[in-house]
Amino acid sequence: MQPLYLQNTRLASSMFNIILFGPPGSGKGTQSEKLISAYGLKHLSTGDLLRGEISNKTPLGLEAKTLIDKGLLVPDEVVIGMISSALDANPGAKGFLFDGFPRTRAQAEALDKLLKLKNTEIGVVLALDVSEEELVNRLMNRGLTSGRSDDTNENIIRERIAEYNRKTSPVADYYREFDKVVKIKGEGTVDEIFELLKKEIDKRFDH
Ligand code: B4P
Repeated sequence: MQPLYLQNTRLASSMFNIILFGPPGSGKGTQSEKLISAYGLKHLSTGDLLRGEISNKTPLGLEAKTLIDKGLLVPDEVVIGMISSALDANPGAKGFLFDGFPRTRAQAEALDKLLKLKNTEIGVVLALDVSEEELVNRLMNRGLTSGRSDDTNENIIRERIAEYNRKTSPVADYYREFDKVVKIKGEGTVDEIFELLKKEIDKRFDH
């Protein structure tokens, strides 16, 4: 018999947890907003948590800003600590939607351990697939209005994509070992992509 994590059955646990995965600008934040209202999940975005620290000018935020402004990732222990606190702060959640986390293999392994302690696991990793040129266009466009310093300079945007290819793309390989990754075409209208995501979620979870 296959180990439990390889069985393509609905999760026995009443919680359901999703990772929305993809390069910067692939639509993770955009689709997360729609998915949390459709499924009532708790949204955990490390990008949003870090921007909260930056706007509150905390020591963590000041350290994070110097890295984010260069297109680099923030250290694993910082984001793992933030996620661990957020999980503890939401004991009654129906499930979590992880957006922009995990971004390294060490983060993925830490997340698996944290969820195991809560007797749950990742149900599916939905990986948005978007070409590099489309990513650069979207982020440059967002930079015109977002006020985000990491969106205004094409070199920094390309560095973020290179950082993704170096460190984050292997996270999909990690979850592929457990047969949890589903690739989703991330180009098209926001609603078309949302429908593709919902189809995959509805196959796996009762809600
Ligand atoms: P994040 O905040 O996670 O965000 P992101 O990668 O920039 O983009 P996202 O994918 O959410 O954007 P979206 O497509 O919704 O990260 C920021 C930084 O924080 C990182 O670079 C890193 O330094 C740091 N960080 C965060 N998490 C970390 C971690 N775990 N470890 C270490 N460091 C971490 O939106 C992009 C644009 O596309 C929007 O303008 C949107 O309107 C548009 N768009 C979306 N869908 C579209 C569609 N279908 N068609 C056309 N445009 C679309």
